Amino acid sequence: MTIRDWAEPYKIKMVELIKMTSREDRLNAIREAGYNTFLLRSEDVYIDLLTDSGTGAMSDRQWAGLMMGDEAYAGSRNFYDLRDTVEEYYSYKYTVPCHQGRGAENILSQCLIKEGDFVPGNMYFTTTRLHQELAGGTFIDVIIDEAHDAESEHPFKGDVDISKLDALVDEVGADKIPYVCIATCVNMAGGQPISLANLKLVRQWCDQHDILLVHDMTRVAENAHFIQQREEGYRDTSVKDIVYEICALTDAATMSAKKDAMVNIGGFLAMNDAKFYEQACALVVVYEGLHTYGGMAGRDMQALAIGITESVQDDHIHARVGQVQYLGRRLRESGIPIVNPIGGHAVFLNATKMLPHIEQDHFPAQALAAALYVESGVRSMERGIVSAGRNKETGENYKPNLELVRLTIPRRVYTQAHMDVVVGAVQEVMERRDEVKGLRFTYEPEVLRFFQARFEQID
Ligand code: PM9
Repeated sequence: MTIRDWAEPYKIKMVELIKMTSREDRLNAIREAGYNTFLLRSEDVYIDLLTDSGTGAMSDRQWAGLMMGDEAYAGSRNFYDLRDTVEEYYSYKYTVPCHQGRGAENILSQCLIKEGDFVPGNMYFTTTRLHQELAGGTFIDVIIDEAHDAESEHPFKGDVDISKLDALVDEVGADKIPYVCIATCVNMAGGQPISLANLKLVRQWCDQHDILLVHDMTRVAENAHFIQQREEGYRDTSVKDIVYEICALTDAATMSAKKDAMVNIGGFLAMNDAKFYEQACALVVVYEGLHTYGGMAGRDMQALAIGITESVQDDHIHARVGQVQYLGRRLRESGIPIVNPIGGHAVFLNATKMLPHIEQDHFPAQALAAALYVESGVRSMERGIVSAGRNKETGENYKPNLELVRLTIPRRVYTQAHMDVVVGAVQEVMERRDEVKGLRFTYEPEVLRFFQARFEQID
């Protein structure tokens, strides 16, 4: 792919100034933050690749949409626009707005999971698994083995291993499985897509066992792009049509609209079943807000409806994923070990390989993220043993095969020159990697510990 191949289909109308800091400033900042990049102040960050969540740049049309906010408590016209857009682009008949993805996960889990249930999924996601557990369920990983191997070049590492689903039914029975949860562009696997061929098999399996199929559609457009590029028979199908086809294979969805749909806040739960909708409406009023705004202002629902239409444009998604691929390829060419294939929203550094002198119990990915910040002001996120947390029954640390640092690219925000700076920064850390030290907890929160944990260096 040449550089012009993925050139941005937009021009910049407004900019936000960012601050350069000295190495000494950054050393102080990371110590104060307990070596946790979540605890840094954003004004101390130069290039912020912590997350692609809520950090995208809205278009002029989305900003115009904000001015069309109908802030009526009930029946806002923006809700109807959002509901109709969700049905037109994503196929789901009913929409329950929520403040963000985890709000939708809470309502979904409370509606469908009973104590002692099992929820299979194509790799865990932090907030998703926690809501399943809080509702009394246990998450079961049914993703193909290749997804746990950073080196595997499998083009669809998000695929489900149907034999793992069969084994679960044999063990616990179909009546203990309320639904199968399928994420598109699986975040924790490195932003890896599921193929339509595999999704169709999962659909058949669910029909055979009379089990619902729920879709974490947070990055569905990026997944659709990979299907268009890699799956036989889809080369001439638009991303918009592929997105629709994916969604139409599933019964319900949770959406963190802060990613694909490029709003700073928002999400929804969507479904086709009227009874499930009624149940979700009864709960949304308890946890989020009235069923016609959930956790969102009218103006935000309007910006979201517009963001959905922009997110599935071929030009947009080609440039978005193209920028991520550019960064990944440049890192790979300079000998940095990353997760292959390069994902849709982020490049994942393989901390196990970059810092072989730090054992997993001393949090190599956490240490690497801190070192990268000190070196360059680039903020990234740990996606390894800290994020994985502890088993709720045994209290033992989960020890994921993937010990990664995520360089997550916000949508429509940074330039190619910024990507080049990031490559240089990672190279510098690589050159001085022997100086990076392992960490231990000084504070470990009970749940979702990666957000607020604090560490100290082990000398
Ligand atoms: N993902 C991310 O940075 C933001 C917070 S967790 C570090 O990747 C999926 C696949 C997500 C996701 C959030 C959520 C939750 C659900 N599913 O953050 O609550 O990637 O809107 O969505 C984050 P909310």
